[in-house]
Amino acid sequence: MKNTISKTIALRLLKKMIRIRMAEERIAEIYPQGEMRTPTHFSVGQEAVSAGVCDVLKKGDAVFASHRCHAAYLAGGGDLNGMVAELFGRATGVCGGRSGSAHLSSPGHNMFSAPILGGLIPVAVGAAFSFAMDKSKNIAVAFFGDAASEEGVFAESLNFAIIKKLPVLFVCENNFYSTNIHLSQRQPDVPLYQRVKSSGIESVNIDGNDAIKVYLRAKDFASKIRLGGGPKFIECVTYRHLEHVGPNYDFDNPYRTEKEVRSWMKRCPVKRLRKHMINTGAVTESSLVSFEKKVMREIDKAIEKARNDPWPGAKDLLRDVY
Ligand SMILES: Cc1ncc(C[n+]2csc(CCOP(=O)(O)OP(=O)(O)O)c2C)c(N)n1
Ligand SMILES: [Mg+2]
Repeated sequence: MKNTISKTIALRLLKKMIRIRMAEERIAEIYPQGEMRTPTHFSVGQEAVSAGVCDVLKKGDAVFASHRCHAAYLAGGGDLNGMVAELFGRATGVCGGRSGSAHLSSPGHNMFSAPILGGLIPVAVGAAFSFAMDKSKNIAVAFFGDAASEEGVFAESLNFAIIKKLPVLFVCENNFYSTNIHLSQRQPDVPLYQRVKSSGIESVNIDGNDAIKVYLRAKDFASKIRLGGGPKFIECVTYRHLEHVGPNYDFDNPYRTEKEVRSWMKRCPVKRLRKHMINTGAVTESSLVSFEKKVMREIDKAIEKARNDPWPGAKDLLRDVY
């Protein structure tokens, strides 16, 4: 496996993360105004996982994410206007204003999310099964949290994918918490990737706040999967900065300490790659500042547009209901 990437790819990863971070921070800032009525799980702090993995995907690949899905949606090519309008519940939202944040999906990009823990893991395996039956080179990616790995369906899906040697990449975003319950209270003291490894597939644990490491590992695994190598598993160790659901910090909630949160904020994936790129002379601070200004204009435009977009009509109420 390679252990370096070109400046071009590193810059692309950084720009993707900056865009995700800025979009979420702006949404979090205006969320208290009450215009977005959807419960919202922010990915702030976890961007490197989606940015790194989605960058290795090709046309036709499929992405399945969980309730914390904004990063995967944007990294997977989802349209920002469609996302913002969806959060505002407008007819122009990528799901017609019906999904809100936790079901954010862009079928045009083969990108789907849903908040039932582990619910889309078997769907990702099903998509991989169809790719295998069609003898295509596409792969499916299942993003899920550490708690979702506790759902029975994860074991069944993993087993089926292994037995059938399906083209699926399992990506666990281990942020240590299931809402407010720490991993140590919920799982045995054997890291998940080791338990998965005991099933005989390649399974690794990596620093999920290092976008370059995530990219390199995902690239290696995706290539092997495309060549018929069967499923692979990546456990990305990361951390969410904000509360479980909603736009605030939760320093006053005793399930974790402010000191712990701040220590992870120091390991912020975006700042880290930004600093590395500037220090190595790969990019200048001023060019990033102008990129950030451009992104802010794009985000503010999307918000303004969503505010003025139409609501879904009553006539559409039963559309797509089965
Ligand atoms: C089957 C199921 N049980 C419980 C819940 C309620 N719930 C929503 S998010 C969450 C915690 C999820 O933790 P994890 O999978 O680690 O993802 P994270 O929120 O940390 O990103 C729980 C218990 C749910 N959505 N689905
Ligand atoms: Mg978690």
